[in-house]
Amino acid sequence: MISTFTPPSYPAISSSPDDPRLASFIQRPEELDIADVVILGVPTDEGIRRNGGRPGASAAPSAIREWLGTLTPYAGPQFKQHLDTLRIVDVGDIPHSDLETMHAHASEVVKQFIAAKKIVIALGGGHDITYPLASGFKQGANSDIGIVNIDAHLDVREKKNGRHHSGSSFRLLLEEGIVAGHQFAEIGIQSFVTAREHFEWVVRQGARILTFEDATTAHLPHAFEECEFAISHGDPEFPAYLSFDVDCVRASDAPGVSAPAPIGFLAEEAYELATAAGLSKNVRMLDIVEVSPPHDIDSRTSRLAARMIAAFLAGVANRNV
Ligand SMILES: [Mn+2]
Repeated sequence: MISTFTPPSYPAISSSPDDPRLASFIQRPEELDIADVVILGVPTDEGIRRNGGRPGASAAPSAIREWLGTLTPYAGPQFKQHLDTLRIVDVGDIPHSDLETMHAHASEVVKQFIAAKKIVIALGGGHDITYPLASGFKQGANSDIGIVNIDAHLDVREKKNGRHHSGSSFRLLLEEGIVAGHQFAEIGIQSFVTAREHFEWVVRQGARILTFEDATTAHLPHAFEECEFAISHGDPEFPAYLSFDVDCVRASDAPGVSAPAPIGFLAEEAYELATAAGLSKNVRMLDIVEVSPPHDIDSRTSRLAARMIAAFLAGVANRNV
């Protein structure tokens, strides 16, 4: 695999044998060939700027790694396997460039990782990255794919001035047939920040929408499993992509996002969803987008993203147990 990345930086933690931390387990790009899981940063907020949002998400990959590195690999007594049973490699970040170049680069490396049977975790960046990443995912999987988007917003806006932006990923993925409508689901969609036209457009594509109101009356991990089962038709080999826009979490729990919302999922629910996604044999890729460290309070949102990654990894480690 040939590519150049900006190296990842993890905190210098004194990791003693009786209290190890993830910073000492996450391996560097040289170990890529033996990796089960690959972490990749896509530090850009140009797509958010194009969509009229608050920039800041380009700082997210570094901020999330800072907290991820301090966590322990122990997933708790409810699990048999822990994070030290996975070979996790962080390749670093897509180097800074214009947005289209970064997108093309990210798409190509995701294609390679997925073709090589790695599980991929991408750290955004704005939600525009899901369009190139899911395109690369489909090419690497070389089959139909399913996508679940957990988000307060549908993100099916048209391009602006002919350019893709953070609100148009799923419009492009559906219009270009990268994902079929019946293999696409959106969970957590909020009223009053969604246009009726857009909602009805998604429904017309044959996609499933579980609104925030629907989701609050359901057990969320079950709701996720149902959506995921529906798009994969229960086929354990079917490759599914989970996109997680952290703005689906209420602002009191996740203030550091581009578009904060007064209502939304609880931090605990986001964490449970990440565990469920990790346990699903279909989910081969997770992106976590729209974390915006300049708007965060006491790193609440970066810390939540780090815990979600750990929860996802715990699920992955216990898939076949
Ligand atoms: Mn979004």
